[in-house]
Amino acid sequence: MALQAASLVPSAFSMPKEGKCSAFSKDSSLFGVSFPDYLKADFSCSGRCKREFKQRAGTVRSQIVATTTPAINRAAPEGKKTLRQGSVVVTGASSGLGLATAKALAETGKWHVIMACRDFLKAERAAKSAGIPKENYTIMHLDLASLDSVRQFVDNFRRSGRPLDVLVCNAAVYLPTAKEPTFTAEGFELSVGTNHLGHFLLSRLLLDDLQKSDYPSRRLIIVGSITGNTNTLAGNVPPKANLGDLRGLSGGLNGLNSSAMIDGGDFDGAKAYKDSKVCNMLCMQEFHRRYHEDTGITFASLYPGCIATTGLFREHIPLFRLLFPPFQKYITKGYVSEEEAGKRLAQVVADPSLTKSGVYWSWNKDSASFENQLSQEASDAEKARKVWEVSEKLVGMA
Ligand code: LMG
Ligand code: NDP
Ligand code: PMR
Repeated sequence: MALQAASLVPSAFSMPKEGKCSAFSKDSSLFGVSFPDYLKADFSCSGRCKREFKQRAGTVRSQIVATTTPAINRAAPEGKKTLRQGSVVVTGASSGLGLATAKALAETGKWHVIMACRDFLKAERAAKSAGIPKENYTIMHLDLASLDSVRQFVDNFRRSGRPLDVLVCNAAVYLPTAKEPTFTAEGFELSVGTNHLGHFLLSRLLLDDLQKSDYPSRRLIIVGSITGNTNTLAGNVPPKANLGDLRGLSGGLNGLNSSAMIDGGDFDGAKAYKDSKVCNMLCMQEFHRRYHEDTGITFASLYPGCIATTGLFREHIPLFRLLFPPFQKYITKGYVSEEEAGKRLAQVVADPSLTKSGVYWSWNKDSASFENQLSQEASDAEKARKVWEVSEKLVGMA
């Protein structure tokens, strides 16, 4: 009676092990270093991409029939149950972790990946050069720095007729060298506005769609990070995450009549990013507390390892971009390749053994997953409730 579920990786990768939180994750992987996006040549796409997009749009329509059938079909001969192709939305799938995850999932043939990206042509080019099978992905426009765009994405996604089985909130910006804050369309500081508030609205709206899915394991995954957790060495590198009493967030993070920082302090781009990751991890837990029991949806977060080669560091100074990968590989041993990190996130999406809700996953030196401990602030239930309530007001849901 076992379901033919979408396990992606060998069983050695899917054995959850309890483990203590360790600042040095001792991942010894040295392989798979790929060029960061910012080093790759640019190119422009003309009529051909558009034609292919239209062709794929045709595929989308023709697959509606298939995807609206019950998630488990009885295959004729032995009466074994088979699982229909899962449908997963991955934000920020045009580079780094999101792209590697989309590839890992699409390659199994068991998933159709909706790549929710702000730059359609970049995403198309990335999917092609990664060799993602074209029948297993669809690119849809989403700019998380605009709440209108988030709403539009939700409308477009619903119009596509696809079910939503898993949502992965992965996209992020990191602005470590910015001297002054920049802002989203609604005037929120850009890092928290994109990484947290855009995703907060997206996941609140799409929760309904997840609930409607008949897939056996529906999941909402919000990517977190070690640097937002002050119970680790990495989380103690200044500036440290700290949401304080949320006075800046309550004031709208607009840098005019309120601070651009959640805690009300002076702008610091690196801190804003780390604070946004704390919000991501707090909201995952708040989702779990509010909705897991009633809906059965699995809510999870993760630290995939230090993927030192991604586009996340595109705004950092060149010296940092040069030294950071060897530093993480040879000194902290926290380095992980984009490919390996993609497999990890794909496990959280699809592995039948990772259905526990409210968990922050990490991986040990053998690349086995374990439930990690969050810092005191990132596991503070009262703070999570406040972040949730203030964020609801900011995105117009309360
Ligand atoms: C913040 O500063 C700013 O406040 C904030 O505004 C924002 O800009 C943010 O990230 C952006 O940065 C944080 C940070 C900046 O400050 C610190 O971390 C303070 C400490 C800086 C110390 C720098 C020297 C690091 C040396 C590493 C030692 C590790 C342990 C030694 C063990 C030795 C064992 C043999 O700091 C920086 O930006 C500096 C960048 C540091 C990251 C890269 C460090 C590279 C170190 C050299 C690695 C060489 C690797 C080659 C391979 C060697 C193989 C043996
Ligand atoms: P990348 O910069 O490679 O990927 C980030 C993605 O987010 C890109 O696709 C980017 O789009 C997209 N994005 C940025 N802004 C928006 C927006 N306004 N709307 C829609 N999409 C947007 O970084 P990573 O792959 O490293 O980061 C992915 C996740 O992993 C993040 O949540 C990050 O916090 C997390 N993480 C990363 C670690 C690392 O070491 N790299 C460690 C721990 C966590 P575009 O391509 O158009 O720029
Ligand atoms: Mg960190 C102990 C291991 C460790 C790990 C796993 C990370 C991950 N870092 C570690 C240690 C250190 N870092 C040490 C000792 C230093 C001082 C030299 C250091 C510095 C450092 C900087 C300047 N690290 C950084 C930066 C960044 O700009 C990155 C950042 O904070 O982005 C928000 C970063 C990171 N270190 C990590 C990881 C995963 C990051 C990047 C991104 C993220 O959290 O999403």
